[in-house]
Amino acid sequence: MKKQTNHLDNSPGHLKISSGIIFLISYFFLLLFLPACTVEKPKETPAQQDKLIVVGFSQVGSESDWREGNTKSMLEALSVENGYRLIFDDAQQKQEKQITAIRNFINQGVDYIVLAPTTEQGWDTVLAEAKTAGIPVIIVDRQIEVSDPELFTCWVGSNFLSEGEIAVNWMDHNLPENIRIVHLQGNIGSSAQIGRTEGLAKGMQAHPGWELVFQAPGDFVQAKGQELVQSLLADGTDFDVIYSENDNMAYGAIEALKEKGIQPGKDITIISFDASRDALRLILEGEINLDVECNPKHGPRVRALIEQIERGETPRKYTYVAETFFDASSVTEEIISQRGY
Ligand code: GYE
Repeated sequence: MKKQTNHLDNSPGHLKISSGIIFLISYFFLLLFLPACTVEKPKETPAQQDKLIVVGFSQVGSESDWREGNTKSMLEALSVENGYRLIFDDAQQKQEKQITAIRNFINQGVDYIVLAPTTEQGWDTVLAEAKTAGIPVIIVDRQIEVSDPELFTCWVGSNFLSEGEIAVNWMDHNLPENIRIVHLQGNIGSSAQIGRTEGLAKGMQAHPGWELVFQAPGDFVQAKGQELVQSLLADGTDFDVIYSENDNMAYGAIEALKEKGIQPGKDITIISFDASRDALRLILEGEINLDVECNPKHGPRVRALIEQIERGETPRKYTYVAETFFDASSVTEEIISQRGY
């Protein structure tokens, strides 16, 4: 006979009903309090993360204003909002650190490697590893010299030789025939140094009145530029022009001159490269005579290259950025205020 159940009954059927009610009540309270307990919605769910393109970016360092502008541009362009997860590594101007960073990117299985190389040589082995792993490599800013051009997909940056030639052309038109030149170089073996040095060397060949009285690397760093000029002045070396391969070394050189009561821009002609905001201001103040532009805003350019590859297209192997120069006749407050670096 079928057992009758009523609410006073202590049978297993009754127990089943009570646990159902308890479950419903707890569920109700859970729903009630859940929103209050959730502190913050996570930025992206794992599913959304899967859609992000993962880029490992090996940056040279943070030696100059140019470099900081470049890093900022890359971080902004390859942001989560734009669909990227950027793994950033600062190599402190050391190639070994870049090689380690690239190996880490390979181990992490990134989708792309972006390399801003310290120097041109020495990349064959590690880029062969990236190639074996099937990871496209985009080179930005300076160039690399590799035995097999297939070791990288493409490059975007400046034409450093033409920057040097722009400087030489300006010197040719604006300075006397006989000048004694102090040459502060960037870190040796980097394309920016090689091109700007070669530009000057060609200028020297064409101008018998140009004498090179000093040449040494200051590694694109302000303190080193300052030290070099301080020691020159202490030695009593006479010179008319400082050809500094970037703005930060020029700032250091300017400091060293001022310490000795020498007026930069008047007693000594100052030639520089990058044309960052502070340097343009110094042109307006008469302390820098010429600054050849070098544009660090490569972030959107690298992003466009990745998007091309994502669409299955083959980007152009080399993309050169158009650049100009500034002197007292062309710098304005408006140009300075619009400079993003
Ligand atoms: O001129 C300098 C930086 O490679 C173009 O590196 C870059 C150079 C830039 O440290 O300021």
